[in-house]
Amino acid sequence: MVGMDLEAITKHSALHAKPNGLILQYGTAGFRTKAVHLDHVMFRMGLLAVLRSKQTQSTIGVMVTASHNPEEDNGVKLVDPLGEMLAPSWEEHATCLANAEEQDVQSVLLDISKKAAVDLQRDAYVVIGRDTRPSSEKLAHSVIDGITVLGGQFHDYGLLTTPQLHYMVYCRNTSGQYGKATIDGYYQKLSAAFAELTKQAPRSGDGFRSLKVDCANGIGALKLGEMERYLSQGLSLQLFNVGTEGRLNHLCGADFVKSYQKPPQGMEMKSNERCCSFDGDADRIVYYYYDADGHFHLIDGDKIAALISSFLKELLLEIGENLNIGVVQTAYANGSSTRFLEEVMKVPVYCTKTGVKHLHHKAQEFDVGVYFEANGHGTVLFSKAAEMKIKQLAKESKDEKRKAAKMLENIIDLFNQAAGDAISDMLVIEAILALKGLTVQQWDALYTDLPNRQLKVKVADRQVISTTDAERQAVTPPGLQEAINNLVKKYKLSRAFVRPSGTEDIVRVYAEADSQESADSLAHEVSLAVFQLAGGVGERPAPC
Ligand code: G16
Repeated sequence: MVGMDLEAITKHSALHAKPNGLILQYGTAGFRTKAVHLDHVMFRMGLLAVLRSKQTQSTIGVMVTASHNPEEDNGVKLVDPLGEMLAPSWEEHATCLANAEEQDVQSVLLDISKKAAVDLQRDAYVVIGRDTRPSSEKLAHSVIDGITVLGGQFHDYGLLTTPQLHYMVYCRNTSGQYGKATIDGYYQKLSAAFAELTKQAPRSGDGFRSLKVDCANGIGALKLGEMERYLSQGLSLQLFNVGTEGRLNHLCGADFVKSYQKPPQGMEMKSNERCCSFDGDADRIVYYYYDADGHFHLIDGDKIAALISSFLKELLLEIGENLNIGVVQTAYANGSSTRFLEEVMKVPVYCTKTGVKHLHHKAQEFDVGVYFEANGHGTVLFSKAAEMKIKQLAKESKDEKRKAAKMLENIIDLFNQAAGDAISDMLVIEAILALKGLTVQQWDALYTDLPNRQLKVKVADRQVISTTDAERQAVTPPGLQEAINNLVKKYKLSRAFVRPSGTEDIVRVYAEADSQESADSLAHEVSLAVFQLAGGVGERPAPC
């Protein structure tokens, strides 16, 4: 077949043979499993990226990472032309190709090309990034093998945070309009916007605001280290868990801090100091502090969304252009945050399924779409029309209106509009706190979280659980939702739901209630129901 050297594909595919019987699915954020099982998936995603590139006539990204998962896992996801996650129909192609038996790889490739009307004669260009996992470099080479055997061209960026790769793809496909597709271009764009934005901020003490960052022993340490010299003024960072000793995401990082609601190991914290954690590939961020009485306070993605949307709403009112703003959350959003946004802030709130791809999609419906998962994964999207209006006002209007428009203009540049980005979100948050003169405690006091608990349950096959209503109701197995409803009735201000994870081989349980004791007890009882009704394996879930 013209455009495909079938013999070469067969030969190279055999060098990346699929383990017998292994079935994987393109999940919440691509394929994720133990790194030792992923060689064939990487090779095949190299092939698929070439087809997607030919079809869209654009540069496609391939990121090798398992983000928040343990160090021995790895994963891969494809990045679409405007830096967004791969289109759902291509997720299906990815799953088919990843699971094809060796002798069927060629025919599946041809089938995808036919279904997706790929013109095989076209050129293809793919960019690759990887995180710091020990397995990532070799797996990235398998991706490259897949790209080259299909005649694609590529650029390997090497070590990058996931959002940096999304940024590169976006820049390349907008001919540099979004920014320069280099690591230097990324740092320059963000640091210039940060400097402009914080120019107006009252200086604190020595002129530096300081922040402690737990880098999860991952790529964030390397990239923040590189970026520090661009942030010559206004922010002083102290990095912890930089990967020289501990293991990636182990007892540290945003996922650990959010899930266990405690500080990471390896970080020295004094009371009232502002601290934050990135996850393994630096696409999530959560903040926290100890109060004077030694109590730990977590400021998660919901409160980040609250801070950002109240700041943006104020600026939008000042420019008075009727641009609409919406906030997108998932079922994990704390009930208090949704109430605060709707009742106090008076902004419309929407709930989607877990996975930033769903939130991103919904956020695109607004002039200003704020989306954050409670776990700290999110960003803000500005429609092209809103961006143009703001730019025009920043040039042509006067006084306060002009000042507000200029701030919005810089905020647009500071957010990574391709994907949730811990570095960019951190700079936005630090800028807002500085401009508003807010302490971490004042930010925290926007509302009080309902006590909540998240647990994981191991079952034989997590796909026996299916859900509806943005994952808030279980449809199967029979009886599970009734059991949850009956348990929820026992507690005040309570809510609970379960869903299969799309990144780990577990079922996630979430519960909230009027006290921590009740939230813990409800989460435990729901875990037992999952264990009994959805085929739990191993030890029965223990009380929290
Ligand atoms: C990924 C996704 C997030 C999602 C998280 C957990 O995060 O990008 O949107 O919330 O997985 O998903 P699940 O509950 O399905 O396991 P990351 O930071 O690991 O890429």
